[in-house]
Amino acid sequence: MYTYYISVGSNIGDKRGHINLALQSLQEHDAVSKVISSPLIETEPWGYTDQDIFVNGMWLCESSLAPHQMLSLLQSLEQGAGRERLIHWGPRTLDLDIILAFDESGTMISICDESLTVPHPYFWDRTFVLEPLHELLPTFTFKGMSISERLATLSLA
Ligand code: PH2
Ligand code: MG
Ligand code: MG
Repeated sequence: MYTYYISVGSNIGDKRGHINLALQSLQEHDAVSKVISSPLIETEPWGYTDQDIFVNGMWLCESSLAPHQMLSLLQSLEQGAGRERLIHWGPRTLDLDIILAFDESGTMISICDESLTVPHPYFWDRTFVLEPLHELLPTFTFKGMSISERLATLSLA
């Protein structure tokens, strides 16, 4: 069994609708035993700023699927929401990114290959990821810093 923290985002069309449909599909999947969603929040676009406001959140997901299998499942859910890959960091109907993964013993999993990097390479710089992550995992620390401390640092930058 694996535990995943999955960042969810949408900024095209029925943003909350895309997210909630995908949440339902994930919950109904045979290899998924539990999904808990953080509250959804509205966030200013990060990186490529000439685009609509995002709705973002975080899912905690327990599953027997190994990380690359989970990645494929998430990509199929993005496809189901009509996702097109046009502009890097640009507008999207649904973006589902594995942020953190833990194995059965609670050890954090690190992966870096051509298809998947976990922990997500930019998660520690993005308030739209850290705020919802903090809702689900308030005690998490990374590089010796808590999420609250990191959010405080980012808000001063
Ligand atoms: N996703 C991006 C780029 N910028 N900005 C916000 N606020 N929310 C996102 O989900 C987001 C973004 C690329 O994945
Ligand atoms: Mg993303
Ligand atoms: Mg993505």
